Amino acid sequence: MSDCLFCRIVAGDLPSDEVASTERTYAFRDIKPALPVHVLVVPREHIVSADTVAPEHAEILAEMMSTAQQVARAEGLSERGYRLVLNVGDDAQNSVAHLHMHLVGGRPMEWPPG
Ligand code: DGP
Repeated sequence: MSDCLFCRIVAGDLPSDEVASTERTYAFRDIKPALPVHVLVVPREHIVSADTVAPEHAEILAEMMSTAQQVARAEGLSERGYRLVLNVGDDAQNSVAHLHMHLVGGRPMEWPPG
């Protein structure tokens, strides 16, 4: 989708700070990091959000998890822990309509979120 921000990043039409790249996924640093480590893991295919995920996306979702694990290990987060977040809709402050998993960590976090 030419008017989708993350599709344009995946295509290389817009710059990004790449962290990992696989057949079905791409991971890059969030432009406005909320924690010391803040990486976005996205599918290369345009999927709007977790709310529109369907059974045919199973392989993509599995690969997103695998990429997240790979990034967490590379960033040294596996032992201390990290959080994976999928925001959906306005109440969750979802701002980009292309499925993305936030991988955040690098310091202790609060739960529940505000
Ligand atoms: P969400 O609120 O869940 O829709 O998260 C969208 C995230 O995307 C937000 O943390 C900021 C990030 N973001 C927005 N525009 C850009 C961009 O152009 N580049 C990068 N690297 N991140 C972006």
